[in-house]
This record gives sequence, structure tokens and C-alpha cells, in this order.
Amino acid sequence: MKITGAKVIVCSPGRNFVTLKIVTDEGVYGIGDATLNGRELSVVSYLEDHVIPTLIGKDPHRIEDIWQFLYRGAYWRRGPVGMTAIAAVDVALWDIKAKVAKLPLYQLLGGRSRDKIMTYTHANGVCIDSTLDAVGKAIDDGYQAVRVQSGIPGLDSTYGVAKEGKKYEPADAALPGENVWSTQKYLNFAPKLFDAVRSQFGNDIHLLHDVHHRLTPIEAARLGKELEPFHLFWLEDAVVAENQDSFRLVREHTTTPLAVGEVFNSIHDCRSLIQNQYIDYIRATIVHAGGISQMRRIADFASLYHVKTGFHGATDLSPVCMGAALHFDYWVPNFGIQEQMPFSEEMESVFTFDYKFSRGFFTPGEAPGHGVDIDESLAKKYPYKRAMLPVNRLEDGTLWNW
Ligand code: KDG
Ligand code: MG
Repeated sequence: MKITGAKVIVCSPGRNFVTLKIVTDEGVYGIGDATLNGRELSVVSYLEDHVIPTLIGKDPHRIEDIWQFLYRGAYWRRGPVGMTAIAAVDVALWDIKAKVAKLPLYQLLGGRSRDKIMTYTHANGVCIDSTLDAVGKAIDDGYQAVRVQSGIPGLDSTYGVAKEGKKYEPADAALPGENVWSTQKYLNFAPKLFDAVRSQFGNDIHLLHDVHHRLTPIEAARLGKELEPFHLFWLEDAVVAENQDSFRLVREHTTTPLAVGEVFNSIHDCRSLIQNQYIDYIRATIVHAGGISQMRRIADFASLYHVKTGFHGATDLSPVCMGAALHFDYWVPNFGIQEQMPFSEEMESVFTFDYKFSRGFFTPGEAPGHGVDIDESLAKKYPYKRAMLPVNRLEDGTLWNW
């Protein structure tokens, strides 16, 4: 079997997506997600200019060799652009292999380890009252795990909070918008938010929270400690993690479980975090961390240290990534949870999929491959629109982490 061609499909059904389609001489094709939010066209160029020409004529069954060829062969290792491109190729090749085997992808990974996949949804509001309403709605919809984010008194807008009546999509402008951040206001407010949620909804629901990289280790340690009475499922991205040792200080001060990794693209980004048991959940995800081939290594390594998976699943990870992620989640023994934000109707018309969702739980479909495809003619109706993520400044104007 040979790869005879590959093309990159860029579309914007409500938001930008980059999709790779690899075709073979036997007519079987595979699909991979190559979306890197706010930097989409750099991955398009990486694929079209540097990857696709090298794929032609290769045997698509040699997934591992092609992965090594693209990783080692570039000489320039790691980085979000290159690793997203490699992930797209890897997922498309796993899709092909599973289609040829006439098996759903999870069967190739080792078969299913569970009956259904627990997901968490987002509940947010501009203030505590509206956030409580959103949490109540999520619980009514059947979710057993809810990520809670709220507007902070004294700040105009903050991460994870939709403007009234709108869906939350952070990459909402052709040039980066600017938010204002105050760590002091946030730290004074966050325990009150979780106190209110636990008082109203009790202890049976899993609660998650995303700090989105905004604290220093000692500030994160304070937050983790003050949230302990509310028994979070996890506290996410409390600190930026380029320096993996930063998490040691947080870990030593709190029993609040820690999750990190949605921006990681390599097993080396989390080796020390996992090996030192500084974290409880690894959020590195198929599309940004080199595909199924590398994620399998990360998850297996994590399993040795009691670290579970918790795949990133925001709306900028396309249904193709979600489809592949669900097959992985179905198999991976050390599964923790899967993030889910509902896709819009436009997105769900351009991408077709056979996974099912019911009352907080996903199950992958039984179609051969990962079960997700793209309607190329419909995709053409939604041309790319430049959209960038915002930046964050402290109240004195200093640029901070968004
Ligand atoms: O593109 C950035 C988003 O995917 C990110 O802000 C979402 O932090 C996020 C999350 O946990 O879903
Ligand atoms: Mg996050």
C-alpha cells in the first residue's frame, strides 16, 4: 500500500479548523486534525511545504517509521507547529490502518477498558449567581463533572467567562484583544466561588477549575490550600510549566489534585512532572502532542506514577481530534476524564462523526477508523478568517500570561 496524495483543508464553520486528508493507492483515506488555535496557517505551511512532499510513495502502515522520520528527520525537534503537523499525519495513518483492518481504532490500541467515557463540561457566569445557574444546568443535563469559572469582581472580563448571551470563544478578533488581570482580586474571590457552589450543590458533583497559567508557585500553593475544603477533582494550569520544578512547591503545600499540559507537545515537557509525582492528571492531547503514537507513550509512562489522562477538549480541537481522543479514552487504562465543550451546528455539519454523547458520557462509534470525516464541499462555504487569542495585562500594564 502507498500514500498517493495528501491535502490540507482549512475551513471556518464558526471557528477555524485545519484538517489533513491522506489518500492511498487502494482508495482508503485517513483524516487528521491539524488545528493550532490562533496560529493555524503556520501548520498549513509546515504540512504543505515540508511534510506532504515527503509522504508520497511511503507505506501508510509504517506509522512508527513515518513518525520517527518526521520527528528526527526535521532535525528541529518539538514545538507546537511541527508537533501538530506530525499529530495530523499520525492520526490520519491510524485512521487508515483501522479502516484497512475494518476495526474501530480503539480495537487496534488494545480494546476497550470501560463502558463509557466521563466528560466534564464548562459552567461559567459573570458573577457567582449566574455561575451557580450554569452549574445547575450542567447537573440537570446529566454531567457528573463540571468546570467552574466566574467573572471576578473588579475585573471587566476574565478567562473562561462568556459575555452575556454569547458562546465563549477566546480567539474572537483578527488581532489579539487585551484583558486585564489582578492576581489579588482573583485569589480573594476564588474560594468564595467554590464555597457557594458546594453549599448549593453538595459534595457529589466533581468540580474542576482552570487557573490558565496565571499564578506563581507560592500563589498557586495558597489557592490549592484554600480550595481544599471544596475537594476539587482538579486545579488546572495553576502555574506555567516550562520549569517543571515549579510544581514541586505547589505540590508540597496542598492536597488539591493538579492537572497540567494542554500546551505541551512532547513527552519531555512532562517527564519530570510525572516522574516526581508533582501532578495527578496529564492534559497533553493527541492533536498538539504528536498524535496517538506519542500520547500512548506519555500515558503508559504516566501510569507508572499514578498519573491519569485528562484530554484537552475545547472547541478549537476539532471533531477529528475528539473522535481520535474518544477511541484513546476508551482504551487507556489510566483514564481520568475527557473535556467537552459543545460544538456549534455549523461545525457538526462540516464534520460527520459516529461517536455518541448522552448525559455527560461519550462512547466512540464502531465504524472502522476513528469514525470522523469532513464534508469538503461544505467546508468550502466557510473560508478561513484570521482569529487570534487575547493577551493579558496586569493592572499596571505589564504583559502577563493569558
Ligand atoms: O486555544 C486555547 C484554548 O483551547 C484554551 O484556552 C482552553 O484552557 C482551555 C481549556 O482548558 O479548555
Ligand atoms: Mg485549560
